[in-house]
Amino acid sequence: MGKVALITGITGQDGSYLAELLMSKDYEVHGVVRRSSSFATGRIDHLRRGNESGGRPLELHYGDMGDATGLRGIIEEVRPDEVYNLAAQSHVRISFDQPEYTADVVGLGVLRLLEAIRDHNQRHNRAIRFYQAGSSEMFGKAEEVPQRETTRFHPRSPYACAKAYAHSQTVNYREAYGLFAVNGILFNHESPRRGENFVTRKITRSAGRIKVGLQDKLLLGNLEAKRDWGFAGDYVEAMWLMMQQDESGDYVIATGETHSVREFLEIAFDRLKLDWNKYVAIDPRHLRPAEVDILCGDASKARKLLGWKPRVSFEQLVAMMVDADLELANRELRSLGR
Ligand code: NAP
Ligand code: G4F
Repeated sequence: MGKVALITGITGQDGSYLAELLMSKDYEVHGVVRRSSSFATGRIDHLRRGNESGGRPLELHYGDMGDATGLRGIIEEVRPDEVYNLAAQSHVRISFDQPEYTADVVGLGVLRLLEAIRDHNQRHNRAIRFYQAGSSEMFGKAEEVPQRETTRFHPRSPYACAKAYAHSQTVNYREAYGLFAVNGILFNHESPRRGENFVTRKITRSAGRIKVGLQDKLLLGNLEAKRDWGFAGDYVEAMWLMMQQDESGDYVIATGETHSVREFLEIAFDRLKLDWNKYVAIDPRHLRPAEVDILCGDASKARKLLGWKPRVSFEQLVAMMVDADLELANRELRSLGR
């Protein structure tokens, strides 16, 4: 019998890659989706028909990180072996506009899930394992470069503060109740499925649209910030590996390379033979009240204990995203009959 996994945030970038990975490993995969007036399942619709080897199709359950009763009900019904908590209001700048909501979903949401799992394990004598989607944003104004598991957190946004709370609760449930509870401290990871208001995708989507004549301007914020960008498909493998160890722990997942937003922009536009200077303008609305200047991770613990390392390089990642978005822009053009 394959294992049963429950993924919150399954409609997001990482949720879709993780569901694909687990289904390819013969897991029975369940996902939590929140009710919306329009469908948000575009990234996972292909999985609802089952996998190529005839495995069980993905099953979806309505739920919300703000609703403890609903989450408990889903845990009782699904009886998962592994829970991957990927749900979040995951946009850092927007967390400054919605600090309380972000703290509720990103911070308290984790507590709701941990309590539901602790209670279920106790009542049914089970040992559900828990993965928490931690973030390099927790390092914030970091005291050292590169950042590793032992680097002190200095969160710089409501989002990062909420993730730091979630991280501590995950450690607390491991130590207090012996729960197999893992914190993945993941640095930025991107893909053609990245949300369109994160900087990498915003750049590649705009570059594609500019190339085919559908757009003539790209408004951005701070071009000097540096991030350690990897490929989301590589990072979900690390999540799974963390959950297969004998003991639970915390792991940094990163490439160890850092690049500025300006560098990303240059390489992306160059690929389409465009001069970004002609199209980009700075819009203060995209600046943040507090910025994280540089993130660069040291994933040696994951390399040593999990045998994990990234496969896709920075240049390959930019190329993959630009090519996918050029294709998308061409489809958009055709749909307009041009
Ligand atoms: P994403 O694309 O923004 O996906 C977030 C997911 O959470 C979506 O499925 C979203 O549902 C769901 N969600 C939001 N609010 C919810 C709520 N109240 N109740 C239930 N579900 C809710 O994020 P991602 O890039 O895949 O990231 C996955 C996780 O890793 C997040 O926790 C993020 O904070 C964390 N993380 C991401 C990165 C990165 O670089 N991508 C790095 C470190 C950590 P809708 O589709 O309905 O909006
Ligand atoms: O793409 P971003 O919005 O990602 P950010 O803030 O680093 O957060 C992402 O990675 C975290 C892991 O470190 C995750 F936890 C989090 O959920 C999310 O996935 O911004 C990257 C950089 C920032 O310094 C930002 O100020 O790009 C800069 N930037 C410049 N112009 C912009 C823009 N960011 C956005 N979103 N939009 C702009 O126009």
